[in-house]
Amino acid sequence: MVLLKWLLCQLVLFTTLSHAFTDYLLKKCAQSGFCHRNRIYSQNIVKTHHSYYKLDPESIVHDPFQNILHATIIKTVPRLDGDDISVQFPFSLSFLQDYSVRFTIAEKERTVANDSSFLVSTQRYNETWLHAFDEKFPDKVNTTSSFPEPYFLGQEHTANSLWSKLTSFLSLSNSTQDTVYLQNGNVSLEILTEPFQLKIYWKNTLKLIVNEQNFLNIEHRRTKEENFAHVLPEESTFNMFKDDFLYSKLDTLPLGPESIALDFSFIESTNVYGIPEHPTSLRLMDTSQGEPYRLFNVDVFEYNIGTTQPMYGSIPFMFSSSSTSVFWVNAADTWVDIKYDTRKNKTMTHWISENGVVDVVVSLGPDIPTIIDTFTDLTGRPFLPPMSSIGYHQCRWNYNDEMDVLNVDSQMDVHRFPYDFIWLDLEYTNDKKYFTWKPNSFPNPKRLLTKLNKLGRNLVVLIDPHLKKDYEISDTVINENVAVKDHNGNDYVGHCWPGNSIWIDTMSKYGQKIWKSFFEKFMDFPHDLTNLFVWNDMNEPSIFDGPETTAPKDLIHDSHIEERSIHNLYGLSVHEATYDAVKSVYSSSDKRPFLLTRAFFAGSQRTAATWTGDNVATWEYLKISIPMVLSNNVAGMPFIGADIAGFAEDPTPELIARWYQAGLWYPFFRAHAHIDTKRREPYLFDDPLKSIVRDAIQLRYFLLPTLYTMFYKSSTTGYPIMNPMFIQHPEFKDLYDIDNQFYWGDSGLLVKPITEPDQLETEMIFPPGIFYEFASLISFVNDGTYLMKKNIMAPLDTIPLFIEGGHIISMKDKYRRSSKLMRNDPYILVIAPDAKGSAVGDLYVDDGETFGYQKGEYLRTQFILEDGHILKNIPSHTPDNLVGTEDSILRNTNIEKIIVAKSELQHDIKLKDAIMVKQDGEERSLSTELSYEDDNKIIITNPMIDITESWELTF
Ligand code: NBV
Repeated sequence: MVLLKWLLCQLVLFTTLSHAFTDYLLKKCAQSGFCHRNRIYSQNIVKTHHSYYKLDPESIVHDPFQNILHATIIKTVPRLDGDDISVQFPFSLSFLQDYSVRFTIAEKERTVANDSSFLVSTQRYNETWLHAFDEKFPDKVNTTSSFPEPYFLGQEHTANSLWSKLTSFLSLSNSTQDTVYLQNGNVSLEILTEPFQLKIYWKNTLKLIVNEQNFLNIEHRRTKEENFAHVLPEESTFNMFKDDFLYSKLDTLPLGPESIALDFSFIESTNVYGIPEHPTSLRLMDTSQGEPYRLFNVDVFEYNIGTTQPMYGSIPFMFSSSSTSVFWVNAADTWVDIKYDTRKNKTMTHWISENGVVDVVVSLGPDIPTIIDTFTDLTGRPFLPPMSSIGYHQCRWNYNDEMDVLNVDSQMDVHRFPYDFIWLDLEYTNDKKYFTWKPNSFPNPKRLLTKLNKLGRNLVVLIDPHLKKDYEISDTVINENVAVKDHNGNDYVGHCWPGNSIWIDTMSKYGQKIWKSFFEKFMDFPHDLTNLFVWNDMNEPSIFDGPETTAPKDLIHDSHIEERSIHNLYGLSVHEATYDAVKSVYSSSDKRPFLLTRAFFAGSQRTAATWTGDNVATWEYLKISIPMVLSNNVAGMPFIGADIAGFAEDPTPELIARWYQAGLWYPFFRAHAHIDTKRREPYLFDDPLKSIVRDAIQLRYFLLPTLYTMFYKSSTTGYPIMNPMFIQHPEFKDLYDIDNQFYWGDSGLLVKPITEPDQLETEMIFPPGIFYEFASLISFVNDGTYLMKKNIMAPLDTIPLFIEGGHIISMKDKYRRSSKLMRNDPYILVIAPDAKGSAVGDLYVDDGETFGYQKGEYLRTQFILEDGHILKNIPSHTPDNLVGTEDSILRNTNIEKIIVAKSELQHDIKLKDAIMVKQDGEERSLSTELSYEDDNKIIITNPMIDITESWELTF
């Protein structure tokens, strides 16, 4: 039976010829017990307007040491015999940072009959925050997890400040005691007690109402026998103690109904974003007539575009265009309904999770970058990747053997395609046993790594959390008791690539330690060989014979935690354990690991990059990749890309060309292909395709200084790298749903990739300002105050690409075989002045490899153009004695060329007879002989200045 099911899943998952995921494998809301029950509840509550939840004003206390307000929310279940059931839910509220409020609603411990017979903890799981929040969150360091934790980051811990506000208000409102006011800087809130509601304000403007619609619903603990008395009149009892869905009928649901649900109304906005990962538009869709967005990490080969189906990763973070966000700190199966109300200018959202506690961080701020900054301050900044990993990655399932890899490697050089990483998929292993190499194909990995290392190139190998039964590694996992367990407490065995497999339990500390020991052995190469990196695939986890392509929800982690409670966290735990292992293996060289994960959760950005999974080589998948990459970028996880030029099936030459032209803007730039597709390494193409692809890859390399600077900015503020237009220009409402053109960070580069066949021109939208066509620097001016639409020519070899006036881009322009070989190359500045002749550009440089930057070994500088003809360099941080030596992090810091674009507004910019440089109090003139000028630009060659020193150049 099990085998039959497995064969069926295999058939369904991997042999379907239509480009569609067989979505009947996944539940619809109506088939999911808790989702359906909560939708029904909300529909009925809308009619009865009843609320069963109130906050008991008498219960409010303030803990002056922890600076938390505690209270009790009471749910009253009416009973016909008059003996109502009253259930208590401890409530807590605290201000975090300067912009956030965190509140939690747990359930008062309640034991029911036979509790002791459960293998899983009968208490609600309340530690998702421990995994999602950054380690600098004070209580992750200071306490042994009492819940909830206080957090006053960046503020003095003035124990009584909150209390004094609270008491003064309470004395004012004693008459009714139905509202409590609190304030912390610009954030203030009202707690309404009956029915329970929170109103949250930014600078006294209402931004968010919690429980406005009374959808708060916590299915409190009860036994099946007593259930009938515990159900509210508006509630459905659908699948409370069983699961009818064809593929998850075996779920034992040991604790019965446990769901939590709550509504949030975003005021003054009808645009919400976030909650990746879904193959839909950037601006989230209204789901009132369809399926809610689902957050549940699953393997969805050839996912269905335009649907709200769950995907490989989940980040339960949503924000509105009115700069307000909700972070729903819960890693269980979660559904989110969205309803836009344009008449009332608000967005109503309904969040439903299968179990756990309500743990919510609401953030407010002056603008959206602040919201993302706050979110990544809390959940951790995106890691600063090694420079090489933001170059080009050549991947395929599979490069067959060492010869194959080295042939690809040298052919890339012969045909002048720069690249930095080559990847080994599944088949490099000996019989799909991770931590082994197929003996005849990869007899000498050290030799392979050494050869790749010569040009600064890296190798990535795939290591998944499923481990084939009966070999050294899985035996160790079993013997050390760190395999994920089934609901009876036995090692869980399921089917995956290797056949019968077990899963490493990285939710357990000891499991992480054992996992690390495998890497120590596997990566035991000489210390100078630090160019092997890892890719965690299938870590949702993907299980062929599991329900909904994943793990049964009643599996057990770390001896007591149900899979149901942490499902969306498991992938994060796998890739974090992998990251820590690789980091420790490379500790003597201080190398920063690069790591790719398929499953992710809030916090994954701290250690991993990701990609959009198994797409198909069709135009629709190219098109959807852009909003998908944008969505992750605004949800704190910018290092993402899509498989170029589509994983499954064979792309047409035109699609390949357009996909590379789009893909070069993905923060993660990787070509990948399914094992059944034709080989498509770029040197195999005929011209003109070959040169088009080469141009795209080379352009990426030329722009690496700018891109790396954006990664740096992102690693300090969470700022998006592929950046929606509305973030740069929030003043234009019409940009709120634009997701087919975007900026590159704050560099001023504006791109609209072509994503349709036979399209030789496209309409782009431009805000007011000057825009310079990137290749020619020919400009046009939008001198109005509105957005302007303009047709842009886009023959097959052209990417619609502009620099917005006001920006300075740093580049290099020599073809090199890898990013490491570009380190000795000088810089080129491209200056795009605005109407006033001003422009600014940042540059960040470090060794691109190690953690040295954390000790100050980096350069930060800013180029500023004033009055159209004065260019200044203002370094704000230079590393000590690291310039110019063999080991220096900045091998060549010269500026070789300065290109100043000229718009029709800058007629007076003419190259002067003398170009003057002021530096160290001295002034010298430069020869103008090597300079050049035409209608669109001035080029100053060899100005003999460098990026590390202050200077002023007048031209
Ligand atoms: O390891 C094989 C593939 C991999 O190439 C792909 O990128 C992953 O998303 N993997 C999935 C397993 C099965 C794919 C059908």
